[in-house]
Amino acid sequence: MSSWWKSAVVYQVYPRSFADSNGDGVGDLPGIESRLDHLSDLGVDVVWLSPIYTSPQADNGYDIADYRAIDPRFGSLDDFDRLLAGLHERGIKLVMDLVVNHTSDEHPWFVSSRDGGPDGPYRDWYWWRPPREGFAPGAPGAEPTNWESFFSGPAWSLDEASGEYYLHLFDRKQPDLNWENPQVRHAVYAMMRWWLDRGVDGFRMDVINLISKVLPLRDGAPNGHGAHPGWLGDGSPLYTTGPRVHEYLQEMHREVFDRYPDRELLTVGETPGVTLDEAIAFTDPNRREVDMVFQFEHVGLDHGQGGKFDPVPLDLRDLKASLGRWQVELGAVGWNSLYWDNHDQPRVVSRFGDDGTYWRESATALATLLHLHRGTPYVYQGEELGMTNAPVGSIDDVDDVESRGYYFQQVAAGHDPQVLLDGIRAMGRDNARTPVQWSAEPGAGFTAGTPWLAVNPNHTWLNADAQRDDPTSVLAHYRALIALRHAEPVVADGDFTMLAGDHPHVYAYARELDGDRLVVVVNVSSDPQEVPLADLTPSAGDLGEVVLANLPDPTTAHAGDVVRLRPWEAWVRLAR
Ligand code: ISL
Repeated sequence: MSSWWKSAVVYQVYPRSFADSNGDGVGDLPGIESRLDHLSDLGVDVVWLSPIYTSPQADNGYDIADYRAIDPRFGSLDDFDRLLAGLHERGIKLVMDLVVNHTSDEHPWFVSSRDGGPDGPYRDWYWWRPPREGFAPGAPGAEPTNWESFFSGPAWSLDEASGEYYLHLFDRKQPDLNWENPQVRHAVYAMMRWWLDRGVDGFRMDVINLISKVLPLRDGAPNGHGAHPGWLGDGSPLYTTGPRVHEYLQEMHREVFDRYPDRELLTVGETPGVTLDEAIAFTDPNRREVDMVFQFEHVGLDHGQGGKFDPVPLDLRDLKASLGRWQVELGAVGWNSLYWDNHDQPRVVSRFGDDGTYWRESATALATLLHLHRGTPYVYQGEELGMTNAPVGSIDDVDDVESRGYYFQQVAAGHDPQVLLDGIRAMGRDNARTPVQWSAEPGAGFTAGTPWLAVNPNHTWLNADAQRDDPTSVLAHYRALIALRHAEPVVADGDFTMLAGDHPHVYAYARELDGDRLVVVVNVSSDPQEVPLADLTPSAGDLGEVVLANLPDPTTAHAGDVVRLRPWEAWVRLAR
């Protein structure tokens, strides 16, 4: 397969929050279609669409009730075909979200599995187990294993009618499919071919490294959570990159992707908890699994002792050690995906930047830092505008199932609601999900109605209209970064070397290919910084011409000197 995606940039659309064409407050497919010029002006090569399938929306579409239908909130299959054609006319590919670790509990497969009882033909499509030995159904602690779900509480729910439990690593409305069952796997493959036959260009595979569980199912180490202290446990070692996951992905490759040898497809696995060695195995082209994975190491560096909602400041040296290792080791065999933001992460300018005084500078600095690594960059909607975290007054303002589950569990366990809310303000998923800020109008140009989630009040000045024609805008900077990847082979294919690795506030690296040397230097702080020129160039070589900068008049000193950087200054030089 060709590796066209090495010089490509992917843009993620979260349809609920992108653009609403009919005033119901929820984004939709015609809304996306109306904004295609924004995407082609930005220059992206691929759009990844978060789920648009029929869904009760317990997890905003990551709970699918019909894989072959569009949820009426988002539009129809005709709308979909028009959107796909509109993208293809502009030379942009479309990647669908493939959510097959679990379905909705309203999917007909699960309804049959539950209502058919223990002997029904669909029972084995999901994970059903009797209560723990010696426990009555529904008794405290009767769950078949002690696993905690990602959204707090036990990962098992009881079906009263049969007295058995079903597994859900996420919400109780997201039962896990049993991939041990070949009928399940082949039903998924047939569905994937159906979308490829419709013209889509690949898949982003939701939590694809969780589909294989260690058998027999058993308890994980107690984690002290839950209503019965010490009862819930961490099952993740028993379902993360489980024993058969590589076999399943190779089978998927044969049954699906190998049937489309002439198409330029893209496959990216979302793989929380994946290790570097596992990522190498997933993306080694010779193994024929997926093109690239989303790993989570760098977005876990600010998680504190209490987990993601207990954040600590980022130490830049940790970021260098992490990204640098993945660059060198994964880049040698497989391929990296590069991201700061998605619909599950807080906004990077608020998280690692400065969304006050140095808002524009830090948004553009962080973008520069990320994009010129070796790998495929992903831009999450609004990131290209420098959108910031959302203000949250009380828990009533919070929509996200993960944040709410965490809050109510922790309040019940006696924790301080104000501290919990601070954690949600910093890290909650709603931060990424406020509507895209197109204009200064009351609905931010997102909707003429009442938005499903409040627009960020800063849309009055932070919006696409204000940035489109401003050459110094965050948007213009993203455009330039994307254009640079397209123009310079060294960005796509060059080797990677970390520079000034011990500097606590300056992130710098070199990319090299066929005599071209690209140097990226970023001040990741709100103070001026210095770095010895000798750390950036071997034997006092010339750093070359500035090809991109986020501040006017970037200066570098002469050999032997120090390079001085203004707060959040970033520049890129190319020597040929
Ligand atoms: O959101 C997270 C960070 O706290 C992750 O734990 C996230 O739940 C995990 O990365 C899986 O995410 C994916 O699958 C979930 C869905 O809620 C997320 O939106 C999706 O990206 C279940 O389908």
